[in-house]
Amino acid sequence: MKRRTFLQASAAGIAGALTGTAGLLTWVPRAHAATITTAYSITDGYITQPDGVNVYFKGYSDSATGLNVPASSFIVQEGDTVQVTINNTLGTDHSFVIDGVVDSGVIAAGTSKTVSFLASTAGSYLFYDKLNTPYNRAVGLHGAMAVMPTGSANTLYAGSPSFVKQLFWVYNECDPAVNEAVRTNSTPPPLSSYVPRYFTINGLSARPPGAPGYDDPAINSYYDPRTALAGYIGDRTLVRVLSAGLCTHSMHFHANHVELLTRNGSVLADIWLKDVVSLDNNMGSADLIYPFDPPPDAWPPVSTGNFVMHLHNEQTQTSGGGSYQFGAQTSIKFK
Ligand SMILES: [Cu+2]
Repeated sequence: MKRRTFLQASAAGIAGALTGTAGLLTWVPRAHAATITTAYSITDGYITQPDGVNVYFKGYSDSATGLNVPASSFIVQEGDTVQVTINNTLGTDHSFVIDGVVDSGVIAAGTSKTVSFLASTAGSYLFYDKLNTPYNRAVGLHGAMAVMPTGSANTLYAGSPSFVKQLFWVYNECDPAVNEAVRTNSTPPPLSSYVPRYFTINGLSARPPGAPGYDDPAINSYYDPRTALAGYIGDRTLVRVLSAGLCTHSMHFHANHVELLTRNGSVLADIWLKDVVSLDNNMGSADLIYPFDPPPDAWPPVSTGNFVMHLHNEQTQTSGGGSYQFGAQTSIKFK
C-alpha cells in the first residue's frame, strides 16, 4: 500500500509562491502583479489511518506517481493571473473549481487541461473537484489557495489586523464505505447512512501518547509543523481554516481566545474574540488569528506551556469509534 507523500518537494517553478506543503505559508509581497503557474496530477492510492486501516483516496498531487491529500497549497497576491494545469491520470472524469473564481468543466479521464483566472480578491479559498458532489471532494480532491492583499506580507485583507505567521488548516473526514464506492466507481451509500470514521487536519490525525507515530511530526497532527501553533509571546498566527468534508466542526482553542476575522468568506464587521469557533459542513471556512498573548486571567501569569486545539464534536476525536485523541486536533505551544 502506498503511504502519503505530503512532504514531497514540488518541482514546479512557481514565482513567488510556495508549494510542497499543505500548511505553513511564507510570502514576500511584490509591487506588481504577476502570472503564476502551477500544476497538479490527479492520482489515487491508499493512506494508512491511525488504527492501521488503509483507506482509498484521490488527490491533486505534486507528481503523477505520488498522492497528496490535501493538495500542496499555493499563495498568490491580488491582481495575479493564475494558470493551473491539471493532469488527470485516472480513468474517471474530474474537475478543478474555486467557487466564484474558476470552473474547469470536465477534465476527461486521461487528459490534461489548463485553467486561467484572475486572483482578484484577497482571502482563503478551497479548490476542489465539483463532479460527483460531494464525494470526489471528500475522497481527497481538494486543496487551498491564499490570495494576499497587494503589497502586504502580514494582513489577511487591506486594513485587517496583522499577523507574524500564517498557515492553513484544511479539515476533512472520511467514511471508508464512501471512499471504497468511489474507488469502484459505484454509487456511494446514501448520505443518511454516512458514518465518518477518520478526521484530519492537513491530511493527518492526532495520536495520543504511546500510540504508534506519537513522536513523529510527519504522522501526528499534534506535532506537524504545518499545523501546530507554536510561538513566543507576540507571534500572532493567522490560521486559514477550510473544510472539505461533510461534517460540522467545533474548534476549541485552549490558553487564548482567537480573533475571528471571517466566516464562510465574509469579513466580519466586528472582530470577535472566541474560544470556540464553529465550522460549517460542506466547505465552511473561517480566518482567525491566534494572538499568542499571555492567557487572560491566569495567575500566576503564563508565558510558556503546552496547550491544545481540539474539536468539541465528540465523533471528531475518535478513529473507528471510541479511540479518544485519534482525531483532528493539534498542539498550541507557548515557547
Ligand atoms: Cu475543549
